[in-house]
Amino acid sequence: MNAYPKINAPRLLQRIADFAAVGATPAGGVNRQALSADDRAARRLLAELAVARGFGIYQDAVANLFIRRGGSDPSLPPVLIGSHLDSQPTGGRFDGALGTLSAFEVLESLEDADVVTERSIEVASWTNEEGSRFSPGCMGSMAFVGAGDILGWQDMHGVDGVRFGDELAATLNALPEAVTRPIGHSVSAFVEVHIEQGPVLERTGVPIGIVTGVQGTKWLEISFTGEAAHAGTTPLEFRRDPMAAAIGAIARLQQVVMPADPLARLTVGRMTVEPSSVNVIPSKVTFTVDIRHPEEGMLSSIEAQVIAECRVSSERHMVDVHTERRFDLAPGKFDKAIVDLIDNACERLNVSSMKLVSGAFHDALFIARVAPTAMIFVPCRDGISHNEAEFVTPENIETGAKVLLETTLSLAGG
Ligand code: HGY
Ligand code: MN
Ligand code: MN
Ligand code: MN
Repeated sequence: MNAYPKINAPRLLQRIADFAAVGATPAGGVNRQALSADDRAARRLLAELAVARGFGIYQDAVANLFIRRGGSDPSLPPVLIGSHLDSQPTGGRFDGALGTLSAFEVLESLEDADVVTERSIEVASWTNEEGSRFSPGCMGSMAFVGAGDILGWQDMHGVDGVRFGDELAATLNALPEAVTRPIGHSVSAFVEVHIEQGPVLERTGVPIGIVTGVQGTKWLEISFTGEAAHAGTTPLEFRRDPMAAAIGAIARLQQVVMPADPLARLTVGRMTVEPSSVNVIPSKVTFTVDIRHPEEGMLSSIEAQVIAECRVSSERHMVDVHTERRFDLAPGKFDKAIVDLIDNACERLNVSSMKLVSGAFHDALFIARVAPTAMIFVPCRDGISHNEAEFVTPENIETGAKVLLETTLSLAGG
């Protein structure tokens, strides 16, 4: 090893700005939804940067993208670092991209210093972490650990009506230079850098969060079906109004179910109304419920309460109700050995840190099923994320990448 590798902060900041221009929104965020043309453009940009540095490029059947820097013993399973490049429709420029680009910066800083690691190191960019266009979230990492259904997903249509299989094929074909590899190759460990997406680190004034686990998530899609009728001529007692049923049920979730448990998080984020005309009582109302809780038992019991509330409201309003579960991710813990490695890296770097559990789900929670895994959080301003105003200071960006580099070196040996 020549000089000790060093994160090139200006280069990393520039990369983040360059990727923020891909799918940029007027309000300063990004709209780079999974398997969209903008997602493909970001993947292409990363691939071009990789080619320029002589790194290997691989993708698997669900378009997980891997950038590989070879180690002295290529037979050893690589150390995996990275995150995702897809975003929410009005996402921030750091959610996912920060972890992916910090990981790429680790490869570049090792290359700059001619460091030879024993294990190869790969940067992963997981497909469809967000799940906002195609449900569920974390499709790439889920499939990587054998919990996905790539065939079953092909004929699914996104919220924009586009078929998943067509977008997946277009994405795979958009990177002809990527070597196709079987899904789920063996890796020795996975470390993901991500913004906290909450206020704890900033409020505590600590620059690094060492993530010990992730709370659980369930997504339900609930439809009430009634009878379309004239808004002016239909008296209350004749109405079979699914909007009234939805409002009643959602009010109970917000006023009774969620307040009953301070750790419960219920969010109704998307609603569609048919036929959606100002003077027609709707025929059908569909909405999503995102349920989070750190305890699996509570997560299931809250799901049951949501379903029960919807059934009661459907009976009250004489409409039908249909519930579908679209995502089911149990709470999980990360590997203590990796948590300790990150802790030791922070100590060597003289960076203060604190342990915390993630309120957001992450690809790391799936990868933890097949390899020792943990995460590094950096603070984001006011804890805001899934919002175009998402912001991370250059200092915190640099610190997160430094801790990732130090942790990766201890995992890769050499
Ligand atoms: O929704 C989540 O928790 C993740 O940020 N996509
Ligand atoms: Mn994310
Ligand atoms: Mn996100
Ligand atoms: Mn994530």
